Amino acid sequence: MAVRPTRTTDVEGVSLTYNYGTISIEHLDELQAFVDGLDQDGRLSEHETYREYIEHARYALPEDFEEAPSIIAFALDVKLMRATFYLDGIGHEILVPPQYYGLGLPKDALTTIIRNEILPNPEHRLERLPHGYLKLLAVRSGLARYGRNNISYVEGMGSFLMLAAFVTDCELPDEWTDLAQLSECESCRICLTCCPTGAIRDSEFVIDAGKCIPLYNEVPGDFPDWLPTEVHNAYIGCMRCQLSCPANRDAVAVAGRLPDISEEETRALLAGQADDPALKTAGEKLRIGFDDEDTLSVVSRNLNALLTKGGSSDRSSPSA
Ligand code: B12
Ligand code: SF4
Ligand code: SF4
Repeated sequence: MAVRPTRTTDVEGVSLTYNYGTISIEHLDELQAFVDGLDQDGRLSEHETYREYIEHARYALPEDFEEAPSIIAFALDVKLMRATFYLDGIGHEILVPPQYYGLGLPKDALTTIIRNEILPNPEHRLERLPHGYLKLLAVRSGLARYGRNNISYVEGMGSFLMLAAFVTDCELPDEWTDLAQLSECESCRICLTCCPTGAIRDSEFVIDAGKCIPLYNEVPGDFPDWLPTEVHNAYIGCMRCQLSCPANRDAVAVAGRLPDISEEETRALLAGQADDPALKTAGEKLRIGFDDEDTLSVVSRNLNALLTKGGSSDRSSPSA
């Protein structure tokens, strides 16, 4: 099936670019069985944190909506951001990946789009799919394709996106398709070469999640001894396998910028003391709440790795 063209729409003055795919609910068991099969074949990491994530993500329908006939896989285009953090008179340019800053979306923005532009009648019942592996759903609905890096790509958006899934009582076309990979991957191995930890492998398509940097830097705690500080390359998460991917060329070119983080704000983040008043303005600029202790400890630890312990942020020009 041809991928439908990406659409841009306006929700309460905010411009949002999206695409979607639809499948019958009948495929839900098959989707779960596929992941269970990978697990039984020993292809999924045994790492404790990864296990918690995938156990929590098992496909499930809303409790009182098990008769819903259709699922909508939805992808929202989200910009990669950069921010300059000032420290000792030097501006350090740091990547802020799409998942880790607030989008400031109007309330119910995604359901508004679906009701107004996807469903034939806005009165249909529509609920979030409470759990499920979103990339697999997006790929099997024809919305996305897998890259070798195991991330999913939507034509016209690349991989900088937020995926979500909804169930509805409206019967929509069953666009079920085969597991598909980007055609760009055929003659490319850039992500495999760029991955600093060897999480992307030649011998196995499923990445070794136990070696994937975000597994350690998007949650609180000490980094394991085997993970060198130099591998950190983003404020939270990791951008190495997406940044130089040819399928992301256009998305990287339109990356956005968050406001500069002043010397005082950077120092407050590095110190990680919850009562520091400079955290308020830092949080507003980075569109994240530092009232939550875990968020502050994650960002503080990561920035220390990037700015004071040899991480690979871009050391740019002096501020003067
Ligand atoms: C657990 C998890 C993680 C773990 C493990 C990641 C992993 N790839 O295993 C950690 C914390 C490391 C992580 C990291 C990241 N994550 Co994450 N993560 C998840 C989560 C919660 C579940 C994903 C999962 O484990 N699925 C089960 C595994 C088995 O499936 P899979 O990864 O899709 O792998 C499939 C392929 O390998 C395929 N397959 C097997 N053999 C073959 C052969 C061929 C030829 C093909 C084509 C396919 C194929 O089978 C597998 C099952 O379908 C989802 C949210 C959700 N509910 O879905 C977000 C999610 C997948 N993450 C997301 C993002 C953005 C990231 C990061 C980019 C964040 C960052 N900037 O650092 C990185 C990317 C790392 C990477 N290279 O994949 C987005 C993905 C958006 C997108 N464009 O696809 C999601 C959907 C969150 C969201 N709502 O937006 N993540
Ligand atoms: S970097 Fe190359 S191999 Fe990796 S996902 Fe992108 S196109 Fe595929
Ligand atoms: S997110 Fe980073 S560590 Fe994980 S596979 Fe990509 S490059 Fe490797």
